[in-house]
Amino acid sequence: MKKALITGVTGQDGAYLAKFLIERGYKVYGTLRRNSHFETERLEILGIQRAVELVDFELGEISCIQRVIRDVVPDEVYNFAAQSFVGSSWAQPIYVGDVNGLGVVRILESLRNFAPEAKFYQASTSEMFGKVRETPQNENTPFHPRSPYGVAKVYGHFITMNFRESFGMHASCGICFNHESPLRGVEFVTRKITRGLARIKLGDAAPLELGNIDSKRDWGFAGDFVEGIWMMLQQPKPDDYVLATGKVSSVRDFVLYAANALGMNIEWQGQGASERGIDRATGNTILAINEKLYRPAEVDVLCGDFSKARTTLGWEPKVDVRTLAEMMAKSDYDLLKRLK
Ligand code: NAP
Ligand code: F7E
Repeated sequence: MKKALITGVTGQDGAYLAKFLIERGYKVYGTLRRNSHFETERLEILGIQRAVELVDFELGEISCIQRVIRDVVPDEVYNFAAQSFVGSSWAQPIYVGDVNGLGVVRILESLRNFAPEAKFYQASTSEMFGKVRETPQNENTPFHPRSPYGVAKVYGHFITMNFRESFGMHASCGICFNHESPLRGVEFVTRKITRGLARIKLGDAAPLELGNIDSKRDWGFAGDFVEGIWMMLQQPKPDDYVLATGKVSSVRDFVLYAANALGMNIEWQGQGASERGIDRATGNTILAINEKLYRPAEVDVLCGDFSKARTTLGWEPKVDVRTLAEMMAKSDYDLLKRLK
C-alpha cells in the first residue's frame, strides 16, 4: 500500500486529492494544525474523514515537520499547506513568507534527512506570473509576482527546483491556475459570488460587495486539477507543469454565469466604483462595488498554456467555467436552503 502525506488536507485541494488517492488504494496521512475548532468539514462532506489519518503539523515548526516525516516515511508528499488567500497576504507578509516560502524548504530538508526516496509535489501558482510578460503563460514564462503571497510562492518554486537539481530529489511543481469547487473557501471571489447570489435568491436584501470585477482569471475545477497533480508524481522524472484551462473570464462574467444558474438576470448600471448590478426582475441592487476590496497591486489577467501537461501527462481539464459556476451556485443554494 502506497503511503501519501498531504499537507493542508483540510483545505479544498487536500480534501479532493485525499478522496482521489483513497479510491486508488493509498494509505493517506493528512496534516491538521491545532485550532480552537476541529476543522475537518471538507473531509466529512466527501465522506472520507475516517479514512484519512490526521497528523499534527505546523509549517512554521521544523521539529514537528521532521517528526511527521520520520514517523510516516511517505512514498509521496503533496505540499498544499499554505496561507492561500492573496488578499490577506499584504496584512501578514512576514508570516506568509515564512509559511509559504520557508515552509517548503523545511519539508524538503526533512525529506532529504528522513525520507529521501519520497516523491514531492509543491503547490506553485499562476500568481507567480503576476504582471504577465506574455500570454498565455507556460512553464518558461518569467515571473513577476504582485503580492507577498506570489513572492513567497516564487521562493517555494525555486527551492523545490534547487533541491531537485542539487540532490536528485523527485520534486515537482504544479503551476496551477485558479481552481474552484463547492468546497472553495468562502473568501475567494468565485465562492463569495455563488454564496452571495444564493443568499439573495433566498430573500436576503443586502447586496453582495465586490472589488475589481474587471479582473480576469483562467478558472478550472479543483477535482480535475488534483488528478493532474497526482499524474506529475507518477512520472519517471520530476518536472514542472502548468495546469490551466486556457480560457479566460472576468469576475463580471463569473457573476453572470452564477446568476444565470440561479435564474437571475443582472443588468449593470453606472461605472467604476459606482457600478451596480441590478436584478432585472425586482429592480433591486444586488451587487455593489466596495473600493476597500481593491488590492494594493492587482494581477489583471491570467491565461495558462497547459500543452506540456497535455502532451506529457495526458491531462485535460473536463469542467468548463460555466459548468463550474453552475455547480457552485446550485450547491450554495441547496446548502443555504437547508440551513434556513
Ligand atoms: P486552502 O483551501 O486555503 O487550504 C490550505 C491548507 O493549508 C489548509 O488545510 C490550511 O489549514 C493549511 N495551512 C495554512 N497555514 C498552515 C500552516 N501554517 N501550517 C500548516 N498548515 C497550514 O487552499 P487550496 O485552495 O486547497 O490550495 C492548496 C494549495 O495550492 C495552496 O498552497 C495554494 O497556495 C495553492 N494553490 C491554489 C490554487 C487554487 O486556485 N486553489 C492555485 C494555485 C496554487 P487550515 O484548514 O487550518 O486553515
Ligand atoms: O481573486 C478579484 C481579485 O481571491 C480573484 C488563490 O487560490 O488563485 C487564488 O488567488 C480575482 C482578483 O483569487 C473580489 O482582486 C474582485 O483579481 O478569488 P481570488 P486569486 O487572488 O486569483 C491563485 C492561483 C492562488 O494561487 C491563490 O492561492 O477577483 N476580486 N472582488 C475579488 N476577490 C476576492 N477574493 N473578493 C472580492 O470581493
